[in-house]
Amino acid sequence: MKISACRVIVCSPGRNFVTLMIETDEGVHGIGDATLNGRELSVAAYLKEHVAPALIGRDPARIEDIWQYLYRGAYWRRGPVTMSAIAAVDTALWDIKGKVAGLPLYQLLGGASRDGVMVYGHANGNDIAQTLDEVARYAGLGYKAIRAQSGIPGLASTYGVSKDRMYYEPADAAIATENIWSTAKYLDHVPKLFEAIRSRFGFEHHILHDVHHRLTPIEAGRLGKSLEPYRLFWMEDPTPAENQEGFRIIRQHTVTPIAVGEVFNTIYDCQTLISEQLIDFIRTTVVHAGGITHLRRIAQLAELYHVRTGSHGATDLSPVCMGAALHFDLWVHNFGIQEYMRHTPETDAVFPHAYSFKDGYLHPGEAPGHGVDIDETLAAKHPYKSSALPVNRLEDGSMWNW
Ligand code: GCO
Ligand code: MG
Repeated sequence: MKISACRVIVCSPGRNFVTLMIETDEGVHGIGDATLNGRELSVAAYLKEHVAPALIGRDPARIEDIWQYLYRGAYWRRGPVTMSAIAAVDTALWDIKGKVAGLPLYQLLGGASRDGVMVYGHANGNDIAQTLDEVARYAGLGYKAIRAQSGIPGLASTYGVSKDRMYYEPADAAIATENIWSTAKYLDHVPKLFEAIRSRFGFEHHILHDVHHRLTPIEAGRLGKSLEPYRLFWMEDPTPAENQEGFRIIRQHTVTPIAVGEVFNTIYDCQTLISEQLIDFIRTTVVHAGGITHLRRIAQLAELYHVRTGSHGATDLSPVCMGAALHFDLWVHNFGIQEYMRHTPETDAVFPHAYSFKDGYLHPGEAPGHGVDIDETLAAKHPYKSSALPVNRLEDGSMWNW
């Protein structure tokens, strides 16, 4: 079997998605997600110009060799654009391998380690009262784990609070919108949110929170400590992680578990975090961290150090990534949780999939490969729309992390 075509499909059913389609001379095809929110066309160009021509004529069964060819062979290693492109190829090749074998991807990895994949949904509101109502809605939908975010008094907008309560899309303007941030206001408000959640709902659900890279390590230590009575499942991205050693400071001050890694793209981004046991959950994903092949290496390093997986699963990762992630999650022994921000019905129609939600768990289904396809005719009706993620400034105008 040989790769006969390699095409990039960009569509926007409510938000932008980049999908790689790999076709073979025997009629089997596979697809991979290549979406990098706000930077979609850079990955599309990388794939079209530098990857697709080199794949034609290769044996699609040689997944490891093709991965190494694209990673080592690029000379310019790592980075979100390169690694998302490699991920798309890798995901499409695993999809083909599954279809050829007639087996769902999780069976190729070693079979299921669990019966279902526990996911968390996103409860958010402009204030604590609205967020509580949303927590109640997710609990009613059967979720065992719920992420909670709320607007901060005195700040006009905040990360994680959506216009539409169910479908969150932060990349909402062609030129990035500017938000204003105050760490002091945030740190005073957040414990009140979790106090309210635990007093209304008790401790039955796992509750999570995303700090979205906004604190310094010592501030994150303070937040983690102040949230200890509410026993969070995790505190996510408390501080930017370019300086991995910074997490030592957080660890010295709190036992609130820490999750990090949605913006990481290789094992080297989390080597210190994992090997020094500075985090509890690694959030690298199929699409941004080099596909199933590389995610497996990260998870297996993590397993040595009691770190569990908690893959990113925002709406800007396409259903193709979600499908592949669920096979990975069903298999990987040191699984923690999977993020599940629902896609809109428009997106689901473009990407028919075998995965399904029941009682707080997702299951990847039994279709061969990863079980997600693309309806190209429908995709063509939703053309690309330029959109950027917001930026953040402090109240005095200095740029800050969004
Ligand atoms: C999450 C993430 C997202 C990101 C988004 C950026 O935890 O789901 O932080 O909300 O902001 O994926 O494109
Ligand atoms: Mg996050």
